[in-house]
Amino acid sequence: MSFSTIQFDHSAGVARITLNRPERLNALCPEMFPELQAALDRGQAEGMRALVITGAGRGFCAGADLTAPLVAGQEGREDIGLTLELYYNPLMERLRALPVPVIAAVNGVAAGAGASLALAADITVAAESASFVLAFARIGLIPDGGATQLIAERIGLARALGLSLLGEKVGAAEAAQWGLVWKCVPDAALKDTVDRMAQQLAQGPTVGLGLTKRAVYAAARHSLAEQLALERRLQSEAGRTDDFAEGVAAFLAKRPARFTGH
Ligand code: LHQ
Repeated sequence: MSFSTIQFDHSAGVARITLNRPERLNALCPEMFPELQAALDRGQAEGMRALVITGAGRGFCAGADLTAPLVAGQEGREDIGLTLELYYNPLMERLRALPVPVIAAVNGVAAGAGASLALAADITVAAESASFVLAFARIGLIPDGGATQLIAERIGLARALGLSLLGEKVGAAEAAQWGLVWKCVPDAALKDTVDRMAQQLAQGPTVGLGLTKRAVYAAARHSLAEQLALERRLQSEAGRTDDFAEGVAAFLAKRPARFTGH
């Protein structure tokens, strides 16, 4: 598939998806979703070990393209719920289930479902001039793309409800103070910071990192006993990897580990 709304490249284990509709601040249009899924297919087929998502131009993603047609549901009536079911939800679920770390490099405003996308990443790094706005309330919608869960999990109910109901913009520095994002960096440093982080992850013990992500996300919905049982099961898997043997050998030999991702 050739891409018209995104760009995709993959080098040395790091796949990069760039949302590429800068004239609309990379708003999500219906054509973008199959392209995003195809890019993920390609990255997985090529053995990516880390994924970066970013935006072209001055925005990260302005959420749903409000000029795009909605999917028609029962009796031919437009149904935003169906649009979510067909396009948004499968993407969010796939990012969560990807067995490699996902980094969002938030280069500018992330609004509506664009904020959800930024927060669906495992690590969100924001440029100083970036901002987050849950614009849903301004147009009579509820936060979607997982935002009703993702935001409260990161920053607690008081801030999640304030942001969701008031639709106020929060800047990257404050977002980092709150724990909404991992780090806020100067604009000029965003690309290098994220590239370095992605390279580190792509050279890491990929299976263990994928299992780590799975365990951390599962925790909120488990009792301690369930979580301990999950850790036990996933640690067995991690312990059978070549990378575990290499990590221990490298530590004992006082040399850097050379992880293969297996
Ligand atoms: C846009 C958009 C946009 C189209 C900027 N669409 N053109 C899911 C499923 C289905 C349907 C509905 O919703 C959902 C979930 C959602 O995501 S709902 C939330 C949708 N997003 C928004 O409501 C955000 C709308 N955008 C804004 O509030 C502002 O553009 C922000 C705060 C993002 C940025 O403001 P500025 O930096 O002042 O830029 P701007 O407003 O001048 O935008 C630049 C251009 O991009 C402009 O076009 P123009 O031709 O005038 O230069 C905008 O119309 C266009 N644009 N967002 N979502």
